[in-house]
Amino acid sequence: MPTQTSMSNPQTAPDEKTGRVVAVMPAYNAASTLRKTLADIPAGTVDEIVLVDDCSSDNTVELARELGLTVIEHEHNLGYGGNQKTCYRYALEQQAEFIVMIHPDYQYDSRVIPLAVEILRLGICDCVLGSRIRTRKEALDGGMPPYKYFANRLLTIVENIALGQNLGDFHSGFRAYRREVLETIPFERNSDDFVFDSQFLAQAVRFGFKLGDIPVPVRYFAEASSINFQRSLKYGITTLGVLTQYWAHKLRLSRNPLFQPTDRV
Ligand SMILES: Nc1nc2c(ncn2[C@@H]2O[C@H](COP(=O)(O)OP(=O)(O)O)[C@@H](O)[C@H]2O)c(=O)[nH]1
Ligand SMILES: [Mg+2]
Repeated sequence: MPTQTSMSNPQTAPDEKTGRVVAVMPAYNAASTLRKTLADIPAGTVDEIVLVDDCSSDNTVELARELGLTVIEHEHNLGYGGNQKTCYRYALEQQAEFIVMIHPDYQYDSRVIPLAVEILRLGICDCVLGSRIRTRKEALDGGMPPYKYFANRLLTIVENIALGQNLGDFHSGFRAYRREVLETIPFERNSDDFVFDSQFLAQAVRFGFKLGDIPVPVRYFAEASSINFQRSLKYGITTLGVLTQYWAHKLRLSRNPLFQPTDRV
């Protein structure tokens, strides 16, 4: 007679996954890559996909509607951070329990969405980032411009030290969060520009959330990357500014609304 144990049988059917998953796509001229990005999302792993269009000049909006996505259009170009604010506001309104942000530029492998969500479900992390940088060779062979690679490495190392983390890529366009992260972080106070991303992660650390990452081999091609050297430089400098603000707040040298709870300024 088999011995009875309290362990569950790994061969039984998995429980129904609980918690609404909403994927958000901050889009800007994504018509040529949207279809491919969507095609790779495993069937049945997200409950809703919303695309927020930041006044694209191509037919991103028409295509997104045709593909059955929820579409929100900005009347004016608000910028990448402004776009994410709309994405997250909507996801919270829709009672999303897990929110996945993925660029619709086919740069990130959307097949990993359910894996990232599972890490959140298990409570291992509160934020999961897709790391494009597993090895230098892989990143460069994948087409990442060398200056972006080295700038990313340098900034990521500085951010890891400043924020006490060990992430592979602080500048990823693939991120998954538990609802509580978006409810807690005062992201509405963040910049509407690219530095939104750096502010968000510094806030996540400040508010005590657990950050982790999973490998997402990089795919670089013309449509997957539009940010030029000048904008990258501005992003790098403003990111260093965020780290300074984080420490100034932590050491109580200044009180920064970015790191204050939403009900306090
Ligand atoms: N909302 C918004 N997004 C933008 C703008 N310019 C670029 N983006 C988006 O910013 C994201 C990151 O830019 P990308 O060129 O892919 O950067 P890289 O892949 O890291 O080199 C992409 O999803 C772009 O669509 C803009 O003016 N507004
Ligand atoms: Mg890109």
